Amino acid sequence: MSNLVRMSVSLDRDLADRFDREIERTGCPTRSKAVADLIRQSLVRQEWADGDEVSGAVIMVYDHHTRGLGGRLTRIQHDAVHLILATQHFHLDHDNCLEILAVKGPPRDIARLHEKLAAVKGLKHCSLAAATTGRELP
Ligand code: NI
Repeated sequence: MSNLVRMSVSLDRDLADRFDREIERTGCPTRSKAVADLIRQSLVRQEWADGDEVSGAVIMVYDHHTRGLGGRLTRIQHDAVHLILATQHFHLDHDNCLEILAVKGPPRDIARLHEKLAAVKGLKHCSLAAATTGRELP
């Protein structure tokens, strides 16, 4: 027996047209996949709002010459070893570094870690890619 459920939805014409244009623009193969992706995005947002555990990545760019910056970032990371799965450091050019932390843990703790890192003076960029552990997501 198929595990697929057929649903019929009614949408405002303008909204449906806009949705179809977005599907076309992104190259999404079907409306069904586009709708399923939106539902998953919503479920992941909900995991971040009230879930127990999420995953994600903190992405930072900085000039390694900036005095004291490396030490501050390292200290914050050492205080959060229970949240950090791995770190990867790329030397982008002579001056700039890209550092990516793969993280997993309670959403509030990960958001707090991101805030602490983002507050460090001298960072050129610090963003959080909010993902999921996938466990609760079909
Ligand atoms: Ni570097």
